[in-house]
Amino acid sequence: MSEDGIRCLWMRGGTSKGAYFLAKDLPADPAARDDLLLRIMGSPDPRQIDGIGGADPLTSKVAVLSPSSRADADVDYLFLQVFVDQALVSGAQGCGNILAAVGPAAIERGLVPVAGEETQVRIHMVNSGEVATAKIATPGGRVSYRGPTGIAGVPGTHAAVPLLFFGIAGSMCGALLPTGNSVDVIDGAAATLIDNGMPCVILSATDFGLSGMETREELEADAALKARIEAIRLKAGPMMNLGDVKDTSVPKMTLVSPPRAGGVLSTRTFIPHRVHASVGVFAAITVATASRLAAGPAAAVAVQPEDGRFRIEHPTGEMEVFLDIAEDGTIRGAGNIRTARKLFDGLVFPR
Ligand code: NQM
Repeated sequence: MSEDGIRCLWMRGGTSKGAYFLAKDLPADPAARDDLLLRIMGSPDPRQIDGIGGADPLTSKVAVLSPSSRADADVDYLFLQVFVDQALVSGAQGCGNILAAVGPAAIERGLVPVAGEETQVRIHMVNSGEVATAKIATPGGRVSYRGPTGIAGVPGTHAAVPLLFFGIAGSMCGALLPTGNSVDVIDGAAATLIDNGMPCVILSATDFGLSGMETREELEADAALKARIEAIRLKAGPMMNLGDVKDTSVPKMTLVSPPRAGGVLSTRTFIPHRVHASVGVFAAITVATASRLAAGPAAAVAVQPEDGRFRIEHPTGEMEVFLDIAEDGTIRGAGNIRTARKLFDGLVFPR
């Protein structure tokens, strides 16, 4: 039980929610830091009743911010997934939703100065070693969270946070297609093992007897399905250069089916044990990238857009990601618009 509170910003980034800390306010030793974060979030406990986590992987997330260690970035951002019902904290993935509130948090904490009506923040994503650029509305010298932009999965409208990425292929796997193949077969299912910002295994919903329109709750209630998908994930991990993934939150397992609402395709993503209420930013970029391959479950069902704007359908709507595609078909960069909001600024008291 700690009597002294730890400075903490509680923010919504995109369709996720998390605790944003300055690295200097946390133990430098990763094991001590992770132990503290578990106690702050209230893990392990399916209800996280004795902590601030929201009993859902999407609301049990942490961003650790520090002055940038690199000349080409303004702030360092380490993402940590705090498992809800296991005593695990993993940095084996980044998070594009939590990323959306990193710029605002860095400005709020004085790590990045305001630079006019709009402040560009270059964010070194420590998990992958890549740099993202975010544009933050800063009228009158402070962050504004108010604005006209709505995103699926979040009620109301807020200030847009445009995000741009370059060179994110192989972020955690070392290569866009870590096995060198567009399609591998695991446990009889055709799978694309791919990482354009997020390690993902793309599978066809029909191979699991599904339409791809099932709700989050329906999929989570299907124990046999979850066991089959987890067995494939554990085999895919080493094939993707991720090693033993038993205790990590990657790869994500994405079931694809044809689009139903005019998008490129429809998704249901296991992240990896619960089902995402929408879809992750990097996961959407990765599945959009998979849709452009010559073969594979995504390519088989995708309807390609003509303008580089890929609308990825998910359980609560769609996420639009922009792909910058070179003439030879290489994907140079990607973009997405998120929103973010400061929810609470104060001291958190770990158990
Ligand atoms: O893919 C959840 C989220 C994410 C990841 C998850 C994400 C991304 O918050 O960029 O943001 O996949 O665990 O949506």
